[in-house]
This record gives sequence, structure tokens and C-alpha cells, in this order.
Amino acid sequence: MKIGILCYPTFGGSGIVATELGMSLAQKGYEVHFISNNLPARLDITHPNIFFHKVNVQPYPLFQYQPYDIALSSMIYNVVKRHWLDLLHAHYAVPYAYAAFTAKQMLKEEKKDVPLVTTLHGTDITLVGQHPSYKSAVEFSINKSDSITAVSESLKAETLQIFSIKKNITVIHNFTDNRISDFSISACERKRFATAEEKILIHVSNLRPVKRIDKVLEIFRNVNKKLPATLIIIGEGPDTEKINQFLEENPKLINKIHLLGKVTDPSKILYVADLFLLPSEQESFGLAALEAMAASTPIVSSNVGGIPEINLQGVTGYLVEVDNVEEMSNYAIKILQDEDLLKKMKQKAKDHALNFDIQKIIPLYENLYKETLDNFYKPVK
Ligand code: GMT
Repeated sequence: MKIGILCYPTFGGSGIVATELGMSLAQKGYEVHFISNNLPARLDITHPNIFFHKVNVQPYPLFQYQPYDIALSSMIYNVVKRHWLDLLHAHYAVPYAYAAFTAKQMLKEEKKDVPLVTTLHGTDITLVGQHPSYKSAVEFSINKSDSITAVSESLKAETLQIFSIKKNITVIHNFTDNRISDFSISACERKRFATAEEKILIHVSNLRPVKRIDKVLEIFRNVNKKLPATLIIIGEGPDTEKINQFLEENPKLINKIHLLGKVTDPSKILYVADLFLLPSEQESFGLAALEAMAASTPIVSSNVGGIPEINLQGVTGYLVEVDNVEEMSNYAIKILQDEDLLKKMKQKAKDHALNFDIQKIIPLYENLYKETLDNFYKPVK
């Protein structure tokens, strides 16, 4: 089967899910064509079954805004035609499912068509999708998809509540490759980030406001008052400046906070951490937390969106109301001060991550592709 994957190329969860899915399918013998504005961050382009088609947006003085959607739909149309793709899989309703629909209309003019699977990842529903500028287009793109998936039960419920959706939504959770985390055990030494007495806290995100990096820093400051600790921050984004501001105001913590920026494979670093902090205001799933759990790191998080589907209260970590920094700090201190509890939670986090193993989740996508193709070519009675 030849599959076209349309995704953001960034370090964000949707790009990672799309990339890991495509690479896994390629290993199973599928021909996978990625279409995006840049090479996806984790994509192994050396694999013989993987192809990349870069969307080029040609600037023109008349365009106040560069028309990515137009260039994208042209590229999807060309790739389907040139490579005889069997199916398109859009990660995000806008712009990917939206542009795929336009490409399909262009193909229909030539008596060709391909089925479209759309995966909803979160902010296309919870943030962008609700804005009056985008809502109608998001709803339209979802309804015009042949199959729809959401990355958590919570996101499915929210989608059905916000939009008028006429089709079934299949929940297929995010996944992780647990083998990779095992290989990383000795890859990165704790002493690079902490002394023998210090505990290591970690946060991984694109540092958008919704991730609440200010709360991560406050929790860390509270923890540091009770026990020696360091904090690793992986990722870059609009709120990076808040970290610098915090460091200005808290000079004693400068040497205790490690800012690593973008890291292609964070599993090596996650493995040395003792606790992952995810105080997000919204989170449809929380792939970064799952990757931490696969590396035996328990979680203190908010209780929003799909997070309760992976972080189990009192088992793999603790969940608290958004912005309740005091309670999050207390739970972090509780876990880090009690070696037995920490050890137990590390094991439980790792065990629970196995429920979201790549080997379990990829077949769900394969089945959905098969079902979608069967329905697409079913003769109309
Ligand atoms: O977390 C982000 O801000 C990145 C975002 C994305 O667009 O890639 O991640 C979303 O999709 C991930 C993969 O399905 C989910 O694990 C994240 O929870 C989701 N982010 C939000 O809902 C904020």
C-alpha cells in the first residue's frame, strides 16, 4: 500500500506521531510519502520505503500572507498522481485535511480519487478550531474525511461537543517505542545534570503558553526549598523568555536549570530524570509524558484533557487541578523524598507505558486504513 502522510515537520507531538507511524509502516513494507514544508524532525530519510516531498511556498509581492494551503494542495495532488498513492493520512484538520480535500477535488476532475484519514491531535480542536476565523473550515475538513481518529477519549468527546460531526471518531492513542527507552539506560549519565544528592526534574515541550512553563519553574523553586534538585528543560518556543526572566529573578537557581533547547531524541535524557512536570492548561494526550514514562519517569501533571488516560493518580504519578502549584509542588516533594515511593512509581510508569507500545498501536492504524479503503471502494447500491 502507498500512503501519503501530511504533517507538521516540527518537534511537536503531532509531527512525532506522524513520523514514527510512517517509519513503522515503512519498516513493515508500506511505501510512505511525507508531504510537509520541511523534513520532519525525527524522519529517517535513508529508509528505502520513505519519500519526502517538500512543499515550497513561492513568495510574491502581492501576497500579504504566504499561501501555504495552496502550495500544499498542489503538492498533494501531484504526489498522488505521480506515485499512485492509495490513501492520504492528514495529521491536523487545518491545514492538512483542508488542503487534502482540495487536492481530492482536483483529482476528481480527472476521474481519480483517494480516501482521506484525518487524525485530530488537539489544538486544532481545543484552541485554533474554536476561533470564528477557522471553525467552519475545521468542521468541514473533519466531515469531509473518510475516517477520523482522535488521540484520546477526551479529545473525541470535546470534538463532538464543539463541532457538528456526522461521522464516527475512532480513538487511537499516542504511542511510544519502549525498546528505544531500554537502549538508553546507560547512554547518558546523571552526573552531567546533577550531583549524587540532587534529584532531577524534567519538562519537555514547545514552550507555548498552554504548557505553563512559569508553573514548572515555580514548582521547581518550591521543591528546591525542601530538597536538593536540578531541572532539565527540553524544547524551545514563545515562552522561552519567561525562563530567562525567572533566572534573572532567581540567580541562585541559574546553575541548577539546564536549558537544552531542541533535542531530536529526548529518551536518553528522560532516562536520567526522577520526575516529569506537565502542568499544561490543555493537553489532548501528552506524548512527552508518555515518553517520560517509557523511560521510567513518574509524572506530576494537571488533570486536563487526555492526561488522566495516561497518568494514573497515585500510581504513575499525581494529577492536580490546573494552576494549583502548591499541590503539584507538594506531590513532587512527596515522590522525591520517599525513595520507596519513587522506585515504585518509576516501575509503574514504565509498566503503564507498555499499554501504549508502538507494536500495539500501529496495527490499529493499519486496520483503520483497510476499513477505510474497503468502504471507499464499496459499490454503491
Ligand atoms: O503539545 C503541543 O503543543 C504540540 C501538539 C502538536 O500539535 O504537535 O501536540 C498535540 O498533539 C500531541 C500528539 O497527538 C499530543 O500528545 C499533545 O497532547 C497535543 N497538545 C495539546 O493538546 C496541547
